[in-house]
Order: sequence, then structure tokens, then C-alpha cells
Amino acid sequence: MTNEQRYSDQITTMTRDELLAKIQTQLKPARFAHVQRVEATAVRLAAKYGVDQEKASIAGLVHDYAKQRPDQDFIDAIKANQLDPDLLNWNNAIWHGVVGPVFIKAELHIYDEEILDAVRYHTTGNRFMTPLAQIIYMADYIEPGRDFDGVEQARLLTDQDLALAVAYQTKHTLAYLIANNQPVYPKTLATYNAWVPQSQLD
Ligand code: DGI
Ligand code: FE
Ligand code: FE
Repeated sequence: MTNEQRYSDQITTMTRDELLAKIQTQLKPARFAHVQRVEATAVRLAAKYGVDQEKASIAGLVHDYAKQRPDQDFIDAIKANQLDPDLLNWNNAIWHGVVGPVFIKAELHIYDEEILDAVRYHTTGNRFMTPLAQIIYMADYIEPGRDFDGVEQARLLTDQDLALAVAYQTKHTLAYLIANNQPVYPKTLATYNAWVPQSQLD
């Protein structure tokens, strides 16, 4: 996507440049570079899988918009918007996705529910994910800056079978959390149950 690119007024009146500038005020350079790599990866996957490339661009750019906010912002937002009170028992790892759309709506004026759901589910996944949400979930995991055991397999699967790739990430994230004695957010477990047992994963 070129920098001058205009988005459909249905989603935002900002150009891509204007959106990037707003995101840059919220993120340190390394995180800002990450969201641009997720965008590029998501747009490529959108073209491959017949998904709206503009939504993939915007969702990729905004998916970590709230990642570097203070905890108190999330606590205030959970209370003010009467979100599930159980969220208060979690932390930034969960909040930046689930609560991120509160800030994306208020500050970026982006209201497209498919984009916002892709942000909500980008960390934990969800039982139901549109192809756009699956693409953001995978693009975040496989963008070229990622380097972990299994990332090459995840990249191959993402190009072959999106749902199988979602299952792969979900299984490996849950295994990682368990291996590290981390608490498992209920939606992460629900994603596992919805995507992994009936998949053709090895
Ligand atoms: O924001 P990013 O670093 O780009 O990536 P992310 O949003 O996918 O993941 C943020 C972190 O969240 C990652 O270290 C894994 C962690 N995570 C995912 N599901 C769960 C979780 N952490 C806990 N405690 N519980 C979960 O269910
Ligand atoms: Fe994230
Ligand atoms: Fe991310």
C-alpha cells in the first residue's frame, strides 16, 4: 500500500499516512515497525484469500494500538464501558486486544465491527473468527520479524490452509502458556476447543 493511499470513507476519512501518524504517537519504534510488518503480511494474505485488503491494512496497523498504554487506562475503560468484570483479573497481554477497540473507536474513530473483532481476537483467538480475523491472528504470529521454534512451519501452513494455521498457533500458544505455568484466559481455551480437536493437525 502506498503512503498516499486513501481508504474508503465507509471505514475512515483518514489516509493511510494520517492513520500511521496517529499510531506512531502511541507506539515505540520497535512496536511501530511490528504493526507495519503485520499490515504488509495481512494485506498479502488478504489478496491470497480474497479478503478486503483495505480492512486488512487498517486492522494490521491498529491491532496493537493500545499495547503501550498504562494499566490504569484499561482498568478505567473496563469499568466505564461495563466490560466483563473478570477482565480486571488479567493484564496488558489480554487487555490490549480485548479492550483495544475502546481506544480505537474513541481516538481513531474507526467503528467497523469486523476490524474491531479482528483486534479483539488477535491475541486469544475466538471460537468464531471471520477470514479477516484469522488473517490478523496469523499475520501477528508470522510477520517477518518473528523468530521462534515453529515459526517456519506456521508460515508454510498459513499459505496453505488458513484454518489449519489458526489451529497450529492456538495449540502452540496454549502449550507455551502451560509449559510456563501461565494463566490461560478462558477465551484462549475456548479457541483451542473450537479449532484444534477437529483439525487435521499432526
Ligand atoms: O502483542 P504482540 O506481542 O504482537 O502479540 P499477541 O498480542 O499475540 O500476544 C501477546 C502475549 O499474550 C503473548 O506473549 C502471548 C500472550 N497470551 C496469549 N494468550 C494468553 C496469553 N497470556 C496469558 N497469560 N493467557 C492467555 O490465554
Ligand atoms: Fe498484540
Ligand atoms: Fe502484534
